[in-house]
Amino acid sequence: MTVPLHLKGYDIQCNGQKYVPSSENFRKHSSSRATSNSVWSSSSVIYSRSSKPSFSNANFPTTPEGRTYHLGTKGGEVANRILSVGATQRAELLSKLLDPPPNGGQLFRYLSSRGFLTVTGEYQGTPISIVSTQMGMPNMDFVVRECRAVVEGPMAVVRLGTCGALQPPASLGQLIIAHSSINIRRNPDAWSDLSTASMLPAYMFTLPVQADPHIVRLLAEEASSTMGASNVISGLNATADSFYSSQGRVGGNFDDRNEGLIEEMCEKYPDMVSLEMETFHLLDMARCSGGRVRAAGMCLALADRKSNEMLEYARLEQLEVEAGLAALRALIKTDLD
Ligand code: R1P
Repeated sequence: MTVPLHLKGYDIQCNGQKYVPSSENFRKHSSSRATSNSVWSSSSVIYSRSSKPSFSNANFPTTPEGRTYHLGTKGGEVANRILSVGATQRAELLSKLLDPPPNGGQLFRYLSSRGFLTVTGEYQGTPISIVSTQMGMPNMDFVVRECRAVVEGPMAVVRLGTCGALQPPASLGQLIIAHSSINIRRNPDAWSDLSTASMLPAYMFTLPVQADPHIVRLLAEEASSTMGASNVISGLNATADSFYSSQGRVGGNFDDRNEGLIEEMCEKYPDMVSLEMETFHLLDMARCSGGRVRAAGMCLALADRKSNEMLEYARLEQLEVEAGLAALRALIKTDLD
């Protein structure tokens, strides 16, 4: 399926305009399919932190009005179905797939001082937030914990990212859905001066954590319909703590000891297909949420780690839209009751 791109060149407006969203109305509708356009009525929402806010509670800092420390959102501004994407530009692009707000209004937008952008609206009548998560596990941690703190009821989070295709059957341009993920970390102790350090492995691999099988199935169905089944695969993902060392990228500036890392991964995990930096933590957080967060992740293969090729950037935007549509459709079909 070809999805037309019709809303290019959108700029984030970050002008400090204050807006008070219809929070009560939103809360009422946020866990189920909305039946009317009332949620976003008259919502022209552009908000960013322009003054220095005060926070209380060092354990989980919030402003007096309940805004979280890093994402800056509060109750009523985040839907319980969340599409997490890395780049802010991707969040902007995919926000154009949301239903047009009624009465010529705009979607709710909050750009935090730390660069997290939250866009909330509806997709086919169901409230959805798109959150730009930036890069790496600590940022995914902020997103999951701070969204969880302001959302009522059960939550579903789908990550749509980019990744490296590790080995066949994964190849450039495919959408790779993670049925599970492991974490690969550089082990700093291996570089210690202690004599025993040379015995330690330079990289550590965790056990796998599973994605939500219901969401994985929905993602596979929806992505097959928007992108074609032959462009969608699923397999084991690896989330690394670096784009470079722990993903086996070699270079002369640092003593990374990672020359054989790609081969080691392929040998140890024949079904490992993708390498990126967030999915494991999302699934791990969901596992520890006591059933209050359901999660899955999928990534577009932007780099082929065997052939060393990169996807043409011009192709990426179309693929992001097709995969984004699949993610939104899967999210609204996810059973949260
Ligand atoms: C590295 O370039 C970034 O791209 C991938 C990695 O996981 C990392 O965040 O995902 P995103 O495209 O979602 O950012």
